[in-house]
Amino acid sequence: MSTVINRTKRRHHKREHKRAANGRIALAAATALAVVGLLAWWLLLRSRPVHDAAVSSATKVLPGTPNTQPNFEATIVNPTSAPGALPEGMVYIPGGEFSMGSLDPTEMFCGGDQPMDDARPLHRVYLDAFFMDATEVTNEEFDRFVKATGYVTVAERKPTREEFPDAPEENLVAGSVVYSPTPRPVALDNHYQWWSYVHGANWRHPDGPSSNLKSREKFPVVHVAYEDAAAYAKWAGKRLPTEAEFEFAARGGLSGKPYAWGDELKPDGKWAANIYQGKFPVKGADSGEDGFKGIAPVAQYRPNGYGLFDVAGNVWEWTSDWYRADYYSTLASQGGIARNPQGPSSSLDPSEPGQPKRVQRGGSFLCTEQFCTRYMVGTRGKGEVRSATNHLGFRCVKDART
Ligand SMILES: [Ca+2]
Repeated sequence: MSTVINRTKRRHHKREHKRAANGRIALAAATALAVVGLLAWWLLLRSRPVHDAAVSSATKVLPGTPNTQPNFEATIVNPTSAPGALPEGMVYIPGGEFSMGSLDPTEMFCGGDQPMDDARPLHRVYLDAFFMDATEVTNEEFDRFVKATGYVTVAERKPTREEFPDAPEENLVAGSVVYSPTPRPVALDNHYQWWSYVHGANWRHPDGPSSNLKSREKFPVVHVAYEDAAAYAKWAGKRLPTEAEFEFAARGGLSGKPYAWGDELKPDGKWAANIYQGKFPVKGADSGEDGFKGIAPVAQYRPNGYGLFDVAGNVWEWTSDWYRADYYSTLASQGGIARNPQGPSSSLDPSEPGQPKRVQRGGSFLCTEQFCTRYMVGTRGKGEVRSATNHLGFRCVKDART
């Protein structure tokens, strides 16, 4: 019976997508006008790489990858417990062996319309135990780091002529990329329509220079480039997680589930993460049905099986792996079990080969069924290492020597 229901749901879901597609075609003319108006803006953005984890896989990086590989095998969790007291704010991840990656979400109910080819083949991975921050690093935690060290983030520094030799001088202004909802529905094929490089936007001013951190102490810090996150981690005596560590931890001991909490997007009819409901990316359309319009404080939803909060949704999180679309193919072709994989030795995103990118995980408050379902636990994001946005943060890990 449940199979029949799921098929019916799936057919209904696909009809919804078809209607959405028709709507997008009808909006093409309006979009063309908008694109003309946005040209100057685009020229600005072109001078600085844009974080694209939530959008870039509109490009299918490995077209044709078949979904005919082995299915998930059981997760085998190491039978160890934490060696001594837990570091403050961290949980113990025992490590073990698991199947890493994602099946084609387009075949799943609520899986969206992107096949996530870079998250296949599934392959077996073994990890040693480690500790992981229970939540994303918050503004008050990052503030302690900055006060102790005087650290200045990438977004707070004036871009240099060496970095952007072709950019007009007036564009070399410190800032970061901020989500800017559109006045009306747009085709979801050009993310420059809803991202804006805002002068003066940085972790202290997440929505632009007139915004601040008042009442946001427990919100995840955002507008952090990779080197900012790595600097914090070093100061804290920690490090950033590898991609495999993030996925193992996010799975919470479950085997091959599409979500960090299990099989359903909304278990018992309740939202389990801060994502986006409504017509993306239209101004005022985020209904906040999950409890939050936009970003949320950390730890507002139930933790996963390891006690980790927000491993899906809220903000994207940096991992230490370079991004390569073919990395899983490389590991799988080596056979056996990949032990503590550290990622490839360099980055290659076929859709933007000139930009060095690291893997990001978890999706954000802007991920939606319509567009980017990367809150699904085995899927992958990526971002240029010196770019930041107001939906990108991080958390840290630490080795657990037994
Ligand atoms: Ca939300």
